[in-house]
Amino acid sequence: MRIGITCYPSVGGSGILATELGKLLAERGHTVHFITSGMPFRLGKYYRNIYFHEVDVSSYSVFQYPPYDLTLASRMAEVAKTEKLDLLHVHYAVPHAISAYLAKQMVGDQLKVVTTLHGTDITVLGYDHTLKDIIRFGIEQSDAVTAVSNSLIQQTRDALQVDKPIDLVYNFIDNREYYPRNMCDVREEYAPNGEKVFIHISNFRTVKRPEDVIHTFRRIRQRIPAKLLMIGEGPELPIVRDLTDTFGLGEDVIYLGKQEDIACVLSMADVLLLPSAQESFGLVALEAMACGKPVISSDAGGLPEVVLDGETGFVLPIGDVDGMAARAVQLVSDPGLYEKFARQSIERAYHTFCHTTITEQYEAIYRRVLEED
Ligand code: GMT
Repeated sequence: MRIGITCYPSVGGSGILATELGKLLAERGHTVHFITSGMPFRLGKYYRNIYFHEVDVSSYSVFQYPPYDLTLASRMAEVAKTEKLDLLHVHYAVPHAISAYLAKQMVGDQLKVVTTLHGTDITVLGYDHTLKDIIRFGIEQSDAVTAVSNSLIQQTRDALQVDKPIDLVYNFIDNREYYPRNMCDVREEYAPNGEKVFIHISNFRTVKRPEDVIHTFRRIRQRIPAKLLMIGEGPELPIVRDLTDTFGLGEDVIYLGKQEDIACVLSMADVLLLPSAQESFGLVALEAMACGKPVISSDAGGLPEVVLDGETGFVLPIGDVDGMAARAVQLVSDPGLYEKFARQSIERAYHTFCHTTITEQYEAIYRRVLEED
């Protein structure tokens, strides 16, 4: 098949997922055309069967706001015509599903549109009255719609009152990249006295509740020797750093900023802390599990579908920092329990979220929409 993929190309779960999917589709013999505002993160080298078409938005002085949505639609239509695309697969509804709809109007009905919903396109923007109707329109006009968790499907129905079928296609992990690495030497630098190592990875936005990570770690640290690795950057980072200092945890909390090789940094730690207020899936939880790291998470959105409570980690109510700390200490203090959870995490990541199976699910959806006429 000839497939156009549009996503937000910067760091972020939906962009990562879309890029990895494109690479896997290309490996399986499809031709993939990324139509994005910049080179997708993780697509920085040559891949056979993959092409990149930049969406370059004009900034005339008469435009108060650059017309990205229209430029994207126009570029999608142009690439679809010249490259004879069968379909556009857009990740994140706004504005990608609407731009794809416009492109389809320009090219003709033979161009199919598959939209994947990822999270805040529904859980936040779906409740925004200035966008709600157009998001619903984009979903209804797509030839197929997928969502990354059952929770997100339900939230889409609740927020937008759409009754269009939505396919559940979970996010996936490529186990050729995400597997436990030997990082003992580096770990010893951060935890020289055999301390347990916790890790948090996010974009430090409010929805990630990064302050809860510090509150949880403070309670852990009161009971056992431990270190916390904080990976990523974002608006809440200064507040979280202040909190670290306020609690006198400066020696034990290590801020490593943005990191590219997530499998390596995860492999330095014992447990991932993910106390988010909203998470349609929680790709980083899956990445941790694939590296053999159990997860202590909140029960937000799709997280309980990824992290199995009492099997691959513990799932607690949003904001329950006492509970998260208690479970974290219990887990790392019991080697038998920890080993069992680590093994079950890898098994679940490789089995339920296997990259081959999920890619096949997307291929089946592509074939279905192409055969519909
Ligand atoms: O919506 C966002 O916050 C960003 C979005 C993204 O582009 O990374 O994250 C969402 O999509 C990811 C990939 O499917 C999911 O793993 C995240 O849980 C989801 N974020 C939220 O629901 C907050």
